[in-house]
Amino acid sequence: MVALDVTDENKAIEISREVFQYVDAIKVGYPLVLSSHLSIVDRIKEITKKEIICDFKLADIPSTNEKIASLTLRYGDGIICHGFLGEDSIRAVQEVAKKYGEKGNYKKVIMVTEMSHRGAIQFIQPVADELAEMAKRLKVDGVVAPSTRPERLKTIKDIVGDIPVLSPGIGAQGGDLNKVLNILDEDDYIIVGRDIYESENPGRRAQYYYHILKDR
Ligand code: 3DU
Repeated sequence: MVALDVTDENKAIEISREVFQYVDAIKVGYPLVLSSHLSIVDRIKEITKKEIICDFKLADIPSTNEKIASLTLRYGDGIICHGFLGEDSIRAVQEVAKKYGEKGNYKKVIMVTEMSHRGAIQFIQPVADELAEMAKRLKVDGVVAPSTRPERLKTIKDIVGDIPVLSPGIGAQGGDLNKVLNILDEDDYIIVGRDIYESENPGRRAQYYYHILKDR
């Protein structure tokens, strides 16, 4: 999954065209959407025909989460939420996704457990296992867990079982793909941003990851 955190709409489209054949999904977040519009998701989808996940890390009370999710899922195939707000905040997003599902549009609700940066050790790591247990209980469609700490990735993966894991931290954040390859299954994703979109040739860089994952 490529993280398209560029702040120029044209650049985002250009990179999408270069990398789409090597990725399973595209993640957009605030950098791109705030510098353009949420409808950029439609444009990228039209070009790539790939799953687009909106990484808005929802972290609010249920009624606000619900509003944000309703607007976001008009465009994206999935949305990423924080888990530490508690069960009701996640359920509110799942309710929105369910309504879209009833109309035939499956939408994924993905929950952050532990983040990949150093600061995550301070507050979120101590409760991350509990967050993973909650994610499993709520049957979310995916959880985010760090490639920068393979042992934590493994623990969280063991807790969530068959829920797919999305793992950021490879490349620019120092995570080593070789150290997580034997932890991740076929349904899991690695998330790579800067190492692809800041490279001289994003297409070739995405292809590099594609081959490693495909040939393992
Ligand atoms: O470090 P990169 O440039 O490869 O980008 C990683 C992406 O994943 C980026 O969009 C960031 O916001 C997101 N992310 C994390 O890096 C860590 C998390 O725990 C969750 C999401």
